[in-house]
Amino acid sequence: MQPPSPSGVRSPAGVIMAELKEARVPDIGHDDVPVIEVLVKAGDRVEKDQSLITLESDKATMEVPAPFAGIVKEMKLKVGDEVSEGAVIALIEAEGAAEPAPPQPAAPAPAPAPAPAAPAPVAVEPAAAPVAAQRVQPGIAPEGDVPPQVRPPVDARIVMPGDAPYASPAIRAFARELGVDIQQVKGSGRGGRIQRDDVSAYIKHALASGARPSTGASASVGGLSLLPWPKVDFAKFGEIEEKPLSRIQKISGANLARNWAMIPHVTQHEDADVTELEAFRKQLGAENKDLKISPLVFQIKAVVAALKAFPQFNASLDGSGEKLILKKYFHIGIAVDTPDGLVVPVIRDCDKKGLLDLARELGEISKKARDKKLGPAEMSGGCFSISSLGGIGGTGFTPIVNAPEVAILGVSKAAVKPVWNGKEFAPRTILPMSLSYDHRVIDGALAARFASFLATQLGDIRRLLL
Ligand code: CAO
Repeated sequence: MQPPSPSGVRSPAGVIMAELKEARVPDIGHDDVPVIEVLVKAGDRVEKDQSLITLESDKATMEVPAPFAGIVKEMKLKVGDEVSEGAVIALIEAEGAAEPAPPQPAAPAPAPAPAPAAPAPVAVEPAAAPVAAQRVQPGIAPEGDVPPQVRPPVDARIVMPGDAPYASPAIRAFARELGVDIQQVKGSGRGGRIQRDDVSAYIKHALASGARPSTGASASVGGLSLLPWPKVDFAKFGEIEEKPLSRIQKISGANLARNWAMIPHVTQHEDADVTELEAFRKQLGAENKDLKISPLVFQIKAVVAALKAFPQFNASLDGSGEKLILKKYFHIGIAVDTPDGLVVPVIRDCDKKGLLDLARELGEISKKARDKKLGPAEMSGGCFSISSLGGIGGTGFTPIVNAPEVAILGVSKAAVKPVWNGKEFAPRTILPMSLSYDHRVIDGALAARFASFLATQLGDIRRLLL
């Protein structure tokens, strides 16, 4: 804390020698309030009412404005100082005509002296009343607890001139924490003041509008600023070889990155007992030797039944993020691994197709995908995707939702496991499934019901064939 500054200095004739004035802390209703931000520095030109420092008591955050315009000659405070009324904030060389000096306390005039290198402070002026900002702290009524003298009716734009949006340091810290550029946020408070809700609303809107990620040095996804990608000279550490990404990898990579960053994913895991289904599939395969009957066709049928039972899964968020578009058709995307990368062709109207039709079509689109013959129309219009790694292995994974769909089923490798049937352990073929969903649209309980419904369908072949 600083002692009050001495009175102004006058010439023997009582004429102001220089325009250097002190800006001081006005009555802030508290003592020893910490300085949490110093907003200007020596050499800066400040406008009248431009914020000089920010103080933060346990009740409020306050910006203390300059009492006059001028050039800051010296900042007397730094972050961490604790101040009370009267503490000198800065020495400012006031602009324009000399303002009349404020009443001076009676003090003997100093003896004439050689001109100092820097003009001596001659006037003392308390800063205008500080502007209280909403302090983000649960359980504290931000304005009600703030002493009246720190809540002047000031238009935020006056306090923070220019285009800079006004937000308290707590709100700016909140925005920074979430990677939000505060310049992009529109304030809804008095005088355009940005509030916590404005930052939250901005994020919600950015997420819902599906802004595309930039691939520049500093990527920006839906307004969230990310660190630049690390640049490493790998050759410094050993032998390397460069291999360009395929076109498909570039396209699918950008989509996956956006979906992963913008969709709040949760993955629900569930096992299905497919013992009977597998027996039936083998029988069907034996009867249709020209056709490969993949476990996937049963999974497609089970998914269609689940989408009918849980329409929220057969949906997309619209661009505004404020409504859900429910689809009455059942087009299922199938992730296909190709030498050039992942593609997701779509089998249309799966509700109207039998197992053999689906088996035939799955064979055709997988071949087309691997032969690079899929057209864009064959990869659009999907309602829900299935990504099967069951032919390869694994016991579970977390697939990425294929936006604008709201869920995806990951299928891992079925294995024979001992299952207690009430009397003994019996060998059963268990299929592990991983259902990832967009938590903005689907609640955990609904996802658990969907996954359990799928398991029931796959576990009871009669239901599946209904
Ligand atoms: N559990 C156990 N075995 C399974 C299985 C499962 N869940 N799913 C398939 N299999 C079996 C098949 O029956 C087949 O057995 P046979 O050789 O005895 O006929 C074998 O595994 C190989 O199947 P497959 O995966 O080649 O064929 P499919 O028709 O089941 O799947 C397709 C087709 C296109 C989905 C698959 O070829 C493919 O590309 N899968 C990878 C998808 C992918 O990459 N997903 C990840 C996306 S995220 O990066």
